[in-house]
Amino acid sequence: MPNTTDTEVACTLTWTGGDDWFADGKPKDETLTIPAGKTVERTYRIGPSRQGTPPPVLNIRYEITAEGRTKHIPRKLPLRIVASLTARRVKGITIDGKLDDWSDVPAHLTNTRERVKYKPDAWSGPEDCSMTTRIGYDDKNLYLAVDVTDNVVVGSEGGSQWERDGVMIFWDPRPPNQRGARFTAPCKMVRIWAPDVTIGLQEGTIQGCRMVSRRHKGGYTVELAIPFSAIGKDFKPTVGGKPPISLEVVIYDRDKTATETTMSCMVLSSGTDRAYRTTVGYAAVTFR
Ligand SMILES: [Ca+2]
Ligand SMILES: [Ca+2]
Repeated sequence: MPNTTDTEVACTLTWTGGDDWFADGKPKDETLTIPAGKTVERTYRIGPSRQGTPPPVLNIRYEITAEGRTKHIPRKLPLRIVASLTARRVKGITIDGKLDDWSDVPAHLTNTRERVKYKPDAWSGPEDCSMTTRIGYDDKNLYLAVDVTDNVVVGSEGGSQWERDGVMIFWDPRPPNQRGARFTAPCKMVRIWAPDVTIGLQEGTIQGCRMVSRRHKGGYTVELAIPFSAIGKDFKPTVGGKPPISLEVVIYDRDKTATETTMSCMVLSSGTDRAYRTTVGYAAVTFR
């Protein structure tokens, strides 16, 4: 915390919520004095937590006295968290919208209101919209299987594409030290709209990508294979290395065909539904 003013600043630090995130228990409340022009640092040890645990918030209350007047300035800094997924080496995946060939790959479940980042009031529970995500790879492709639970699937009867249920998958292949916050080349995305029965990938999207989406009772599945060459120039998974790819899955959920019904968005990882603008908060994928 740098004090860029020419007067001493006092501040009180209070963490609220999310006790489970701290390896050594939640930090005690603390009041600091930061001399003019100086910086004070604090380090907090935070570990992985259970899925769906809301992140803790650091509340900072600054107190500045100048010209005989004291001002209090409150700030809230929520801890930014991302989902952590493991991509497993797979054999014999058939892109057919059936997920019986994924039984060896653990599913990452997303099913809480905290993950609904657009119109959470329109979300009525896991049967309304939730998903599992699985990621695999072999020597040539990255594979994804998304199983969407949705008790009212709106397909082509909903009208134009944006009036249907659907999934968008975004990825950022840049090494962490070259990553900016903006979604821009070489980042890419594919969109898959809820099928009537079974549909393939729409034209004009990612070259070489194969995809099948299939309805089932209570929802639909999306299964796709993305060639490494389409993920990014020179992309190659590094087993056990730093996450060489980060990605986001966004579910767009409508429950009626009429255009006035509310659409809500559930996200795998980010604190925002705007994965098309920012890559901050994408899930970290580690290859195993
Ligand atoms: Ca399959
Ligand atoms: Ca729906």
